Amino acid sequence: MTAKNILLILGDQLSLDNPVLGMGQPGRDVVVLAEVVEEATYVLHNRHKVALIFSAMRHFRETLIELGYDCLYYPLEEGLQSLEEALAAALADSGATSVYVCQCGEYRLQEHMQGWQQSLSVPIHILPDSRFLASHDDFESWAKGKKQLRMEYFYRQMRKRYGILMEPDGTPCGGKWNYDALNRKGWRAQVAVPERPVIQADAITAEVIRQVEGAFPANPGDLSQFNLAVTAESARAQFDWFVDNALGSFGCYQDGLAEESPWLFHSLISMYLNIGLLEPLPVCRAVEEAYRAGRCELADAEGFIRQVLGWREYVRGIYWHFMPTYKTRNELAADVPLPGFFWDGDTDMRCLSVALKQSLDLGYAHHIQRLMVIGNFALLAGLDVQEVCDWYLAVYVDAFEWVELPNTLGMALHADGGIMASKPYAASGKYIQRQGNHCKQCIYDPKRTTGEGACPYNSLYWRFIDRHLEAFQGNPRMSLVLANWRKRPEEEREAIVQWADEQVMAPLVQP
Ligand code: FAD
Ligand code: DLZ
Ligand code: SF4
Repeated sequence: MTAKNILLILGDQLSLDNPVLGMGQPGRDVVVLAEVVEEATYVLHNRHKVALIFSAMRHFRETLIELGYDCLYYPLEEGLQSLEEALAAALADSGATSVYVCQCGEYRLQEHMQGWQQSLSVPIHILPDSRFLASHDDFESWAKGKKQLRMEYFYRQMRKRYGILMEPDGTPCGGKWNYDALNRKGWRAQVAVPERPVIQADAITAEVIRQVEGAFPANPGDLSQFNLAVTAESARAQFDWFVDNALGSFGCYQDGLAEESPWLFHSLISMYLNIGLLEPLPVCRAVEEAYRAGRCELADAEGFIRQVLGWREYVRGIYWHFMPTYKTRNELAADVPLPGFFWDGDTDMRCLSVALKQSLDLGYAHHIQRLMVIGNFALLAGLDVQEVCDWYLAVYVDAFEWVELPNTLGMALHADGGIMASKPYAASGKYIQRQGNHCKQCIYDPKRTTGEGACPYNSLYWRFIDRHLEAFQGNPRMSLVLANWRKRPEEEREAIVQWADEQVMAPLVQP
């Protein structure tokens, strides 16, 4: 008889396709799941995220037991500090002599893991994470020799490789790779937003919510609004609901900003994909199938598949390709302390207040809120890159560093010097007004740049351009905006920058 192994499953690896399960044998090996202090506190996680992960872990244990696995489950009350401490306890409790674990999603934890073999004196087998559609090797061979790592080309290769939205002759469906131009309609309440299904919390979830409320009193998140799936089956039902009820308007209003809905027609599946309750390939295939059956337009299907098959895989590749130095980058020298209103949403800027409040309360904001409302404000105001990244990692229910960091530091803050984006995602209030209906509820006027009632995004936008004229000098995608700024009379430029400094920035940095 061969020796007993521990199959360690982390809180974001809750999939029956987790490769460690393939290495194990029910009846001989023991699966270990552990709620530990370090993972639960390394940032001020949103309570929705902790409740989701703990409840999903506890449900996953039930599934594994039904499948015949022995499980050792350490709840948070046991007070285990770290995954290493949990493994030490599990080795002692089970008599196992080696450990299998799937590669983790964060550099921080990977570094710890690499020391476990020595500290625990047992072989630790770290298996590649097969739940992504591009392995680290795939990304590296795509990136090799390229001066620029543009998502669009990575995405095309993924479409070909997986044969998604492709014609038999090898051309993309509809003749174009990308229908982004059709994904930018502004929101003016043109159609009804479907009501999201209510997910009933069972006894396990109710108990977890009670415990999380008690254990994390200072964290963001209003758990009275908890409405997340905690099993693979329930996550799939949520995704199916999206395909049936929202996908048909997804493409058109993907970039919309709405007063009346935090999610519009978005799928709300990132948290399930990121913790293993859903897998990316079946999700993409189901959306392609909906298109081929005439249940949505090509722009809806392509817009969605681009996010999952393209952006999601690409940002993971960027993270592992450039870490650990990626995290320290701050190309635009942004160092203004994070304003206090990031923690309560209490600002008169209506678009920002709505996005911040729902992020804090629900752990959710859709992409354009994250990028063009919150991220854009942080970029224009020059907020400290590390503090902003920590905020994003804390606040969102789907936040794990492999996906959060490239999106925040790279895409939103342009702090990686253009690895992720060929030009900064900087925009004035005009963009926010065009994309949605917040401005009508705002005390500020998106048409004014200076003077009483001027929208702060406007003067901040020009101040940002002014401050970084040199940095953007050689960027052809910025030449028009730089020329527009330069051709304004000097006194006008000075007045705008002065307004931004004195009326917008000064109150932000007051102690
Ligand atoms: P939908 O709009 O319905 O999109 C479908 C799916 O595509 C998402 O579920 C997600 O899995 C994937 N996706 C879409 N855009 C991206 C992207 N840029 N990068 C990776 N995957 C993408 N996503 C996270 O999963 N975790 C994060 O911590 C995170 N932080 C972000 C921070 C910033 C500053 C920005 C600009 C974006 C961030 N994103 C993050 C990406 C994106 O905003 C979220 O994935 C999306 O809003 C989740 O909502 P949804 O499931 O309704 O997405
Ligand atoms: C996010 C998280 C939290 C809040 N708690 C746990 C936990 O108690 N036990 C665990 O195994 N995983 C948890 N996680 C997920 C880990 O932080 C995640 O596996 C790493 O950040 C790597 O992505
Ligand atoms: Fe946002 Fe400016 Fe519109 Fe107010 S006026 S909602 S601050 S863009």
